[in-house]
Amino acid sequence: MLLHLLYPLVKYHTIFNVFQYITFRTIYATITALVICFIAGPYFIKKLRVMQVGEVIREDVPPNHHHKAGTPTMGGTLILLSVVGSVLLWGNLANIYVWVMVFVTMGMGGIGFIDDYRKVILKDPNGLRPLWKFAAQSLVAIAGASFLYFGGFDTGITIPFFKDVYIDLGWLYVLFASLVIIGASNAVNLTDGLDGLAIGPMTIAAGTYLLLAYIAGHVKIAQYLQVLYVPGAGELAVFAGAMVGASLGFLWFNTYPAQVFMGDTGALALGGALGTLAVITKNEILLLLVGGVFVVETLSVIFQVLSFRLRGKRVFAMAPIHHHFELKGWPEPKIIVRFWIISLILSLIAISTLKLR
Ligand code: 57M
Repeated sequence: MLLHLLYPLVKYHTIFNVFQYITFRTIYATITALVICFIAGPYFIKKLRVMQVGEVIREDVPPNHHHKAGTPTMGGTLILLSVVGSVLLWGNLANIYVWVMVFVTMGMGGIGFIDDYRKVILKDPNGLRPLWKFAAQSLVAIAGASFLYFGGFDTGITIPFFKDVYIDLGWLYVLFASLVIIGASNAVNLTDGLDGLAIGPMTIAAGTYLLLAYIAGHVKIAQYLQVLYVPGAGELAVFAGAMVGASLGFLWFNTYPAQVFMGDTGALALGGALGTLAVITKNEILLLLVGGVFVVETLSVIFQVLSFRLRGKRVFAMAPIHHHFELKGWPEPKIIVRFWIISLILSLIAISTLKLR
């Protein structure tokens, strides 16, 4: 909004020129989202406590989780407010990709909100039925992907490390992009089971996609690095910046011992946003590396379920894998920080693929 309001004033003073720069707006989108979280956070947490929006802990969790009962949840509403608020302020609202991002983020967040609302307020332990949840997620993802497809979006995919490989999926790209978005949304949700475990890697992944968006949207840098140039995708650096700011701001309160959980509202929204960033910046496959922690958490559940069904035996003491380490006796903060470190290493490797081709 500031771009549209203040940039025209450049005819009166050159200082207003700064509003046209993505780098400038990205920095302030990050700071704004962070500040919104800092200011609104304590008020939100207090309000959630008063409204008794507290976590209901299941019986079968590792024992160190029982004391977490009643921790305010649905903190994802704070994340949504700071991301979208900051993007509306600093983003280029004439850029269609920004609106696709807002749509998917709010859509997934809305589904998570209904799920949380049913669990926490209506006291229905099952929440939204899995099939309904998946159908709603599919609807949001397919709508976003179709919008891109019918707008003439590039339907080819590239493979990290192989600069000459380009596979054009045609209309199947809608299906592929939707799977990326739904997969990311659910993977982040599965990871969100320890204080700060999901939001730490989310901060790192969003920061990585901030860089990738800037590169994809910059004709010269994209050409130099031989990556697909996506006109307009640079604007998503502002969105990713807002995600970094909101994630850091939320981590302030969610770090061990957590004062608030993000709930499905936050996990589904942030995961969906990350998947959409990967799609629009044309770094879909790279998400497997950037979001490696989320991928490993998801694979641990798949292996556990398959192994139990096929062999009657478990691979892990409990899945997702963070529960395995808890049951092995690792203190919670140790698991969390180690997963952050792994996430950082994976993101660095992902960035190195820009050169390793
Ligand atoms: C949500 N939710 C957390 C919080 C958070 C198929 C199966 C693997 C599904 C999976 C599942 O239900 N996953 C989705 C996981 C829950 O956190 C809430 O949920 C939101 C995210 N959606 O924001 O509101 C609990 O996690 C803890 N937590 C923290 N700090 C945080 O910052 O400590 C969350 C955020 C919270 C809190 O205790 O209550 C969750 O874990 O439930 N199911 C599972 O993960 C279950 N695994 C399982 O059954 N494994 C089986 C099979 C099916 C693979 C096996 O290994 O044999 C575990 N979940 C629970 N109990 N609750 C097992 C034990």
